Amino acid sequence: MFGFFKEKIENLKDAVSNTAKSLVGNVLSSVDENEEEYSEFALDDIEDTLISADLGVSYASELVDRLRAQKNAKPSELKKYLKEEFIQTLKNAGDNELSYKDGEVNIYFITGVNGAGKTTLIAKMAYRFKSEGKKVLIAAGDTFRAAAEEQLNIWSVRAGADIVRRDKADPASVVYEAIQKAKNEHYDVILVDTAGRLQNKFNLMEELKKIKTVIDKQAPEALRESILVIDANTGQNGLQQAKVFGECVKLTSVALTKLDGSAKGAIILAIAKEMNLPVKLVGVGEKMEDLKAFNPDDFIDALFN
Ligand SMILES: Nc1nc2c(ncn2[C@@H]2O[C@H](COP(=O)(O)OP(=O)(O)OP(=O)(O)O)[C@@H](O)[C@H]2O)c(=O)[nH]1
Ligand SMILES: [Mg+2]
Repeated sequence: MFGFFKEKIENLKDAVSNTAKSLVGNVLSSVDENEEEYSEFALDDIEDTLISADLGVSYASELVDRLRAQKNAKPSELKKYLKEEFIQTLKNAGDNELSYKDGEVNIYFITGVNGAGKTTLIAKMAYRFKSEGKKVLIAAGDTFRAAAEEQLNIWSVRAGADIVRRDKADPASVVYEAIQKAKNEHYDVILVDTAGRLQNKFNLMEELKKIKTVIDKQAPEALRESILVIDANTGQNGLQQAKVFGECVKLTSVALTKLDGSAKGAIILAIAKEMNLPVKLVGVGEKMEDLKAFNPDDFIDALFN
């Protein structure tokens, strides 16, 4: 457990206001609260609205089917129904707290498609861990993109973290070196950055597998968390990404970036439902401080109130 990430999400309401409109606002305005029961027309409307808010077809129809099957379902209780369902879905996906163990090396392996916000997430995590007095090492595993290491270097200096970087080297060897250094010099945290794009998806996935193997072999005793970074604006595409990365690297959680301003934050619910992956971190801006712990109750409150 890492207490620092537990703080309440400030400005969460602002960050999710567009999602709240597209998900909750539109669904609630599609029913007449004064009706005694749902018409088939209203149920279809609810389903369509949920789908267009990026909840996903199967989850949306499951929610509506359950309403249809309920004897006394009342339109005036739709808000309560959705709120409870959403909280349950988020909680069923697993523990939302970022794993952290004192007295061990904690390795966070950061993956995701090109531009999702991996490097920025690493900078933010480094900053957070550093401000908690942890010894932080960044492994610059994106040796593919020319400017990537330099970008990471600037962030690491700013965050006060150390970095292992090797120009044009094999990413797995960079990670290997970082793990040896962390063991010898007693680091608390290793943040592993990875490339988002290679010549093709096959190469990228092979590279990620290789890095994962190095981590598992070199540090089997370490706390290891594999985080998929998803841009909140990608909507349903995020679900596809979670499937592809999940098959290649055993993911343990999701970080949702760029939630600020996104109207498609409902993808969090679709991922929790379909992939059984808990969201643990949320990016709400481009600055180092703009990283929040994800708390299902706070998130749902911000969406519905
Ligand atoms: N508004 C906002 N912008 C963000 C957030 N996180 C990242 N960004 C921006 O998204 C862009 C891409 O971020 P990167 O961290 O470079 O993404 P990446 O996944 O490392 O990209 P590649 O290394 O090219 O695969 C940058 O312009 C970031 O400033 C966020 O939470 N909110
Ligand atoms: Mg990057």
